[in-house]
Amino acid sequence: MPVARPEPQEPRVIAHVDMDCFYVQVEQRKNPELRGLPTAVVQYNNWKGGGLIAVSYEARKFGVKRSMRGDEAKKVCPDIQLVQVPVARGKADLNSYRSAGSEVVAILSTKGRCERASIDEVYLDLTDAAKSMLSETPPEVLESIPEEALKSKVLGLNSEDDDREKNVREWLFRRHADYQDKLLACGAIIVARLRVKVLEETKFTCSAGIAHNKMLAKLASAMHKPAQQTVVPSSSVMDLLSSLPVKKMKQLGGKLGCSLQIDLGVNTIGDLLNFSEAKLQECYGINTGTWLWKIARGTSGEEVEDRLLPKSHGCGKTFPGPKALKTTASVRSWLNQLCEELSERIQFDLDQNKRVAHTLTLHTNAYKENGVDSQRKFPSKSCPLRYGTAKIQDDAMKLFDSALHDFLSSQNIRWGITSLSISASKISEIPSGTCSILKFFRGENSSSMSSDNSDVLIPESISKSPKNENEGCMAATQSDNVDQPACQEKENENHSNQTVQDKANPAQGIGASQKKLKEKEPYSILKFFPGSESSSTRKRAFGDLNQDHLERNQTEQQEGPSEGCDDATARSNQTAQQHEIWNFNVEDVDPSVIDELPLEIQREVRGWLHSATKRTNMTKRGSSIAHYFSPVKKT
Ligand code: TTP
Repeated sequence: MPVARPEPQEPRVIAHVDMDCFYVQVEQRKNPELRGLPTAVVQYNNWKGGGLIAVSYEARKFGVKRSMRGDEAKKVCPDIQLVQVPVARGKADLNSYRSAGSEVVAILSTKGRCERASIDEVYLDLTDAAKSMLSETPPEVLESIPEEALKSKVLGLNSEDDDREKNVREWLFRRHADYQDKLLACGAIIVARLRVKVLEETKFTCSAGIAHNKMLAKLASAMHKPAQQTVVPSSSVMDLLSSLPVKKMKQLGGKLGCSLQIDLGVNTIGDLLNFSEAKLQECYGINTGTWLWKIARGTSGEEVEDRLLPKSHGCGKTFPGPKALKTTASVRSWLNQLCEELSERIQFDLDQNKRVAHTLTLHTNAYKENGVDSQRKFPSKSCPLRYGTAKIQDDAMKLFDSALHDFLSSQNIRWGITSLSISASKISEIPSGTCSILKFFRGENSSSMSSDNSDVLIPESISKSPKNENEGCMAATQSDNVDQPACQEKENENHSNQTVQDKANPAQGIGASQKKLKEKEPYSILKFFPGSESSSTRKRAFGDLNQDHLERNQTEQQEGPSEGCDDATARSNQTAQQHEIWNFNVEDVDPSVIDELPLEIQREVRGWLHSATKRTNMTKRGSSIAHYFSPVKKT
C-alpha cells in the first residue's frame, strides 16, 4: 500500500528519464542497418513469430503493439524487422540490455542524486544543480540554450503555436517567474544537456519529465515520446491531474485503482478531490488515505534514492501451455540453470560493487490437473541466501519442495509448473574497508571473496545486517512471459584487477596479509589501538574476530538450511583456536568513543557493532529451519 511522505518545504527539481523503445535501440546500435526501420525485439520463443517485447516508434506508426506476436506484427507491417533477444541457458539473456542501461546511468548520475528505477529508467534529483545554475549562470545569461531545451513541452504553454520555441525561450527566461519555476527552467536546461550527452556517448535517445516531485516527473516523461522532454510548472499540476485516468498513476494500476473506480466512482485523479482526507482514510486506512488525498493535489514527498545499482537480482522462465513442467526432475533442471545465472550475477555484484544479497526467494506459478482446488496459489518461499552455485541450487530446490508440499496439501494429484523465478534480494553494501580488515584478521586472501561460482565466504557479520529492506526485483513486473529484465552492475576495473592478482597468488596467507596491512598503515584500525604494533595485540584482535566468527558459525548451523562449515570457515576456526580469544559485549561499547576515531575507521566500527546487534536480535528471533521455509509475507 502506498504511504504518504511529508513533502519537503524547499522546492525540488526532479527529473524522470526513460529510454525510448530501449531493447530496440540496443539492437539497432549492435546492427546500425536497422536504424530508422520499423523494428521489434521478440522473445526467443518463435511460436507464431515470438512475442514482441519492444517496438520501435517507426513500427508503432503501423499499429504494431507490444502485445502482438511476430506473425501478427508482420501482417500490419510487412517490412518490420524482428530481432530475437539473445539467448543463453535456454532463456533470454538480458545482459547486453543491462549494461547498456548502466552506460546511461553513468552519464545521468553526474548531475545529481540518481536512482536507477528499472533497466531503462532513472530518477534524478537536480535541485542542487539547478540552484547553482540559477545563482551562477541563470538561463537569461547563457550564451546559447540547447536546442533540446527549446523543444521542451512546457505544460500550460500553447504548443500548437508556430512560435512554440519562442514561447519556450520566453518561459525559460522569465524574470518574474516564481523561484520554483525558475529552478524548473534550469532543470530543463540541465536535462536537455544530459540527454544530448547520452545520445552522443551511447547513441540512445531518451525522454524525460521535469517537475517538483517524482510522481509528476514520471507522469510527464511518458507524455511526449520519443526523444522529448516535458516540464510541469506548478501552475499546470491540477490541469494535468484533473483528467488523468487513475490507472495511469503508479501504484493505482492494481487493486487500489479498481477499488477507487468501483467503490468510490473515482475515474480520474481529479475525481479524488471530491473526497475529504478523513473519508479517504476511512476507506483505505490512514496512510493510504492521506497519500490519495495528497496525490490529488499533486504533492508527493517521495525522495530520490541514491542508488545506481539494482535492489535485487532475479531471473525467471515461463513454461506456457504444453511446456508446463510436470516432474520434479524437470523443475530441478530448470532451477539449476536459473540459479547458475543468479549465482553469477550476485557474485559479480560482490566482486564489482562489494554488495551482498541476503535473501533467496522462489516464485512459482502452477496448476493442479483436473482443476482441483484451482484457486490455490503456489506459495512463494524465501530463505537466507548462501553464496556458491551449488548451495543456491540446493536451497532453491528445497524451497520448491516445501512450496509444492504446501500447494498439494497432501493430495496425490498431478501438477504443472507454468513459471519459475528466483531472486536474490535484501542487498546491502559491505561497509567500506570491512572486507580488507576482515581478510587480515582472518588471514584470508581476497580470492576467497571472489571465486568463480565456488563457495564464497561472506562475512556473516555483514550478511546479517541488511541495510536495504526493499524486496522484489525492480524489473520483475516488466515481463509477463519470461526472463525478467533486471539491472546491471557498474564495473570496477580496479577491483577486478585486484581479484586477478590475488587469485594468481594463492599462497598469500596470514603473513602476506599482515604485510599488506602494514603497507596500508594509515587505514588500519590497529593503528588506533594502544600498543598496536605489538604482536600480542594483533593476536588478540585476530582471536576476537575469529571467536566472533565461531559464534556465528554456530548460529549458522542452527539457522542455515542444512550445511555445515565450508573449508574457508574451518580454516578460520583453526586459526581462532591458535590465538588468545577475547570478547566484547556490544552493549558495553560507549558510542562516544567511536566518535573519536578517525572518520575512515568510524564507519567500519559502526558496521561491526550494528551487525553484532542485529545478529543478537536475529538469533533470538527464530532459529528453527521451519522459520526459513515459512511463506513470504505479502505486504
Ligand atoms: P519500457 O520502458 O516499458 O518500454 P520501451 O522502452 O520499450 O518503450 P517506451 O519508449 O514506450 O518506453 O520497457 C523497457 C524495456 O523493457 C523494453 O524495451 C523491453 C523490456 N520489457 C520487457 O521485456 N517486457 C515487458 O513486458 C516490458 C513492458 C518491457
